[in-house]
Amino acid sequence: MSPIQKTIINKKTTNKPIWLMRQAGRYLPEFRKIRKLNPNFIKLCLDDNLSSKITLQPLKRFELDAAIIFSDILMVPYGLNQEVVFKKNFGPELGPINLERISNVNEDDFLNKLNPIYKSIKKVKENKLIINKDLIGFIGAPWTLLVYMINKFSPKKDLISDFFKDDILIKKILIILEKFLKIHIKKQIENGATIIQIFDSWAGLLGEKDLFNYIYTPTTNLVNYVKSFNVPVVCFPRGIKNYKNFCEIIKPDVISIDYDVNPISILKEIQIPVQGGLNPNVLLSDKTNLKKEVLKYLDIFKDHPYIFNLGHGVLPETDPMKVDYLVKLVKNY
Ligand code: 1CP
Repeated sequence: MSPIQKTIINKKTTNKPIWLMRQAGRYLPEFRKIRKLNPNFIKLCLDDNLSSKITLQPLKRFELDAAIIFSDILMVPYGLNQEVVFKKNFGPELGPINLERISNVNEDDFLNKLNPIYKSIKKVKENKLIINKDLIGFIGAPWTLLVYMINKFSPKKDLISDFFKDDILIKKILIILEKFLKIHIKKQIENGATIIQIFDSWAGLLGEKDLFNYIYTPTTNLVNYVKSFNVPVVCFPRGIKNYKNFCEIIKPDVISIDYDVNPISILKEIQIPVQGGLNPNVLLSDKTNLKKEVLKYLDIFKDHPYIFNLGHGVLPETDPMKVDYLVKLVKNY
C-alpha cells in the first residue's frame, strides 16, 4: 500500500507523506519551457504527451508521494461547450453561458473533447516514477465551477451583483454539472487515478444559509460517488468557516485545510485524516522561518493521520530549491 493510502485507510500516524497543490506548474523552469512553446493552455492540457510529462516533472526532482494530473478544473465547463480561455497574467475567462448549448452536450461529446486527459492519466500510471505512489485525479466542486461559469472571471473580490438572479438557470447547471462531474470522476479512476480531490476554491464566498444548496448537497453526492469505487476522496473547501460541520455533513475521507484555519482547533475538532495547511507564502521566506513553520504543522499533527501539503497552491515565484528543502524536512522528520 502506498504511504498516502496507509495514512488514509490504516490511519497510520508514524509517517508523514507529502505532495503539493500546484506541484506541477509555473515555479518549475522545465514547465515554463514547455509552457512558452504552448501558449494555448487548454490545448496543452489536452496534449497527453506533454501533460503526462508535466505531471511527472516534480517527481523527478523531489521525493513526493503523489503526482497530480496536469489539467484544470475548468476543463469540465470547456467539455460542456462553454468557451474557456486563459489569459496571461490574468487567469481564466469564460464565454457567455448558453443553457441550450450546454444541455445538448451528451456523454460522447464530452468524452470526445476530454479524452486526452484520460490518456494522459494512463500514461502517467504506466511510468515507473509512480510505483507505490498515488496518482491524484481531481474535479472542481459544483459550487466553484458554478462561480466560474456564471461569473466568467475569477471572483477575486466579489461575485457579480446579479449572480443569483436566475435561480432556474443555476438549478439546471448544478444538475448538469453533477452528471458530467460523475463521468469525469469515473474516467479518471478507470484510467488510473487512485485518489480524487475535490477543489472548492470559492467555498468561502458563501454565507451559512447557502451552504446546503450549493455545497453540502451537491458535494455530498459526488463524495458518495467516489466512495462507491472504493477510492479515497479528499475535500478542499477553501475559506469555509466551519470545517467541523463540513466534515460531519459531507464525510470525506480526508479534509484538506487552508492556511487561514488554526491547525490546533482542527486537531481538536476533526477525527478524519487531515491534509495541508502551510501558507504557500512561507516558501518565499528564509529557510529558518520555513523550517519553523513546517515543524509547527508536523508537531501539531504528530499523532494524527496527516498528509503534508500547503494551504493553497505553490506560488509561481517559489524557488524550487525551497521546495526541495521542504520535502526533505518532512521526509526526515
Ligand atoms: O501557465 C499558466 O498560466 C497556467 C497556470 C495554471 C496551472 C499550472 C492554471 C491556470 N491551471 C494550472 C494547473 C492546475 N489547476 C492543476 C494541476 C497541476 C497541479 O496542481 O500541480 C490543478 C489541480 C488546478 C486546479 C485549479 N484550477 C483550481 C483549484 C485549486 C486552486 O488553485 O484553488 C482552480 C481555482 C483553477 C482555475 C485556474 N486555472 C488556472 C488559474 C490561474 C486558475 C485560478 C484563477 C483564479 O484565481 O481564479
